[in-house]
Formats: sequence, structure tokens, C-alpha cells
Amino acid sequence: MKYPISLIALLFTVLISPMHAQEMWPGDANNNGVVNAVDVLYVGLAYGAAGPERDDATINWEAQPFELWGQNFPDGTDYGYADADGNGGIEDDDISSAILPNFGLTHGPLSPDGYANAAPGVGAPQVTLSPSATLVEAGASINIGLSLGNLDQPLENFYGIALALSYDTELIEPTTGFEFDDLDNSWINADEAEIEEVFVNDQLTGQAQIALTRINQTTISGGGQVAEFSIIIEDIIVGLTVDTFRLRVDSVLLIDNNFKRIPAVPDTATIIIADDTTKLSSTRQVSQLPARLFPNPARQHCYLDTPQELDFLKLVDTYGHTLWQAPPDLLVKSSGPRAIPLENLPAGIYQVQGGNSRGFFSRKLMVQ
Ligand SMILES: [Ca+2]
Ligand SMILES: [Ca+2]
Repeated sequence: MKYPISLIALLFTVLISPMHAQEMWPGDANNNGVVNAVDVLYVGLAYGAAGPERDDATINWEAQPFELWGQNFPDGTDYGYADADGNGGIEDDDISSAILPNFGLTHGPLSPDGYANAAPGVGAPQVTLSPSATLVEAGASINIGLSLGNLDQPLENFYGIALALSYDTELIEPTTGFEFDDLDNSWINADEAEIEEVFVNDQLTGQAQIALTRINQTTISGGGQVAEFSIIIEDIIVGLTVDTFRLRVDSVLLIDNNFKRIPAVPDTATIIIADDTTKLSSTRQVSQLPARLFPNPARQHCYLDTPQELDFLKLVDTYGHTLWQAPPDLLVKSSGPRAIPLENLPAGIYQVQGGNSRGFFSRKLMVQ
């Protein structure tokens, strides 16, 4: 009698497994094959849990047998995988002494990390990047605020977030040109709950990862800034007329305290760097894409006329805060002008910015 190979393999596994302990790799808390910011969320969720110590535990990057704890994450992963240092407790040492030194290392086949980006315009919470300036000269220092949700649209039931980001490396100062700091007191720990924060940055490739997680198994709701990037533009940029620095949130994993994923809308910060910003006061040199804004000055609405399909279109204030972003249906190729709402905006100077892979434009707009 012939049995399918998979059935034989299954029987073999069932019969043999009690004699073999499970194996874990220190730092890969969700056992998906790689150590990254997502593993910090697993440690945050199981924080404070206790279980059997691992015999001869090491944080060296090697497979280590361990006894299952019998407590599982909602995806079925045993808590024992999150005890990176093997001392029988889930705590901050599992991050500092194992996840950080083993960050980026892999073993076996990779499973997905479960990042969940949402499309703009569907009412999902926003991850927003707000630069302190959007037009600067070489040598400038810029802060870019990182906000989760906002006061108009609070984020419900926050427990933790992991972000993967990328940025242009060639325009920033090579040693301290890209740094990150969480705010000591922001809405994600307004109840004075503790937060674990991880920032890992590779300035050679322009890839960074961030994890921010609560550790008390309870959620909080709110909105606003939670952290800030500090960017320093290179002092001397040979041949510079106009260039662009972009910081992009590529992937978001936002969770509640049951590891339920909350899809969130990522953002991109765009900063224009010019050899002489006064030459750009008319913004003509930045206008690589044809775009006409009218009326200008405007009151309730203005219109943008461009034949281009756009990747983004937004209205920013003089501090670089994004006040409005075009929904996807406004970005597609348009035969007529696109309306930009200006209701309830205080009178003043704003910028309308848009672009696609071929270029961008920035137009000064006066609101009366
Ligand atoms: Ca992992
Ligand atoms: Ca531990």
C-alpha cells in the first residue's frame, strides 16, 4: 500500500517530535526567519511573561533548543521564541542584548512580516511626516515630525507600531545626518505607561526601521506627534542647483493589544534643496512639471491645472505641515483642473506641491 509522501512526513513528525525540543534563534521573536522591528512588537506584547529558562542559553546567532512555554501569541507563535536571552522572562534585555545585536540576521525560509499599509482616502489612520522646512540650502538642519493619527481623526487602541523607511543618502551629512528620537511625553504614553523604542539605521543604504511599543498589555487612543527625525543636509554639494531629499515610510505594522493589525496610511516627506533659495522665490526653477494654480490669491477653492498623472498632491503651510492630501481619484490623469479645498484655512501663504517619478512642482498660494 502506498501513502503520499506528505502523509508519511506528517506521521514521522508527529511520532518523532516529542523526543526533539523546538528550536529558536535569539531575537527572532516571531520565528519568521529574520530579526527586525516587528520582533520588538512581539516582545512588547509578551512583556513581563515568565516561562522555563533555556538550558545553556546564548544570544549567539545559532539554533537553540527550548521548551515550549504553552502561552501563544494570537498567530500561534509560542512565547518562548520571544525570550531571546533565555532567562525565563520577557523583558527589555531581550531587545537590547539580542534583538539589536542580531538585527537583520536571517535563518531558513522567510515568512512575511505582516506589514499592513492602507490606501489614502479610505478613512484609515495616518502616519504623517511633517518637515520643519520644505525648501532649504546646503548645510541646513531640518526636523521631520512623525505623527500617528491626529486630533481630527484619533487613532483607536494603539499598542505598538513597526515602520520600515527609506531615504536619499547622497544629500545628507554622512555621520550624524539622519537621527531619530521619540518624544518623552507623547499621547502614546499619556497614561505614563512605559514605551520600548528601537531605531536601527543604515546610512549607507538609506534604510531604517523603527519600533515603538507599549509593554503593559493595555492600549491607548489619541493622535499627534510621537517622535522626530533630525536631518542635516551636506555642507557642500558639488554642482547643486536644485535637488530633492525624500524620506519615505515604506511599510507600516500598527497593532492593538491582541496583535490585531490596523492598516495605516504611510507618508513621504519631500524637501527641496537649492544652492540659493532666493532664486527660487518665484519657484520657477523647481517647476520641472508644468502646473498652473488659479485663482491665486484664492478664498474657498483653488484649482490646479496639469496634464500629468501624479503620485502625490498636497497643501502645506510655511512650517511644512501637510494640511491636505489629494485622494487617489484626484491623482489619476486629469483632463480638467483639480479642485483643492481651502475652507476654514487662515489667510496666509501656503505651498501646493505635487509630483511623480519624472519630477515635481511647488507653487506658492496666497489664501485671503
Ligand atoms: Ca522575526
Ligand atoms: Ca529574557
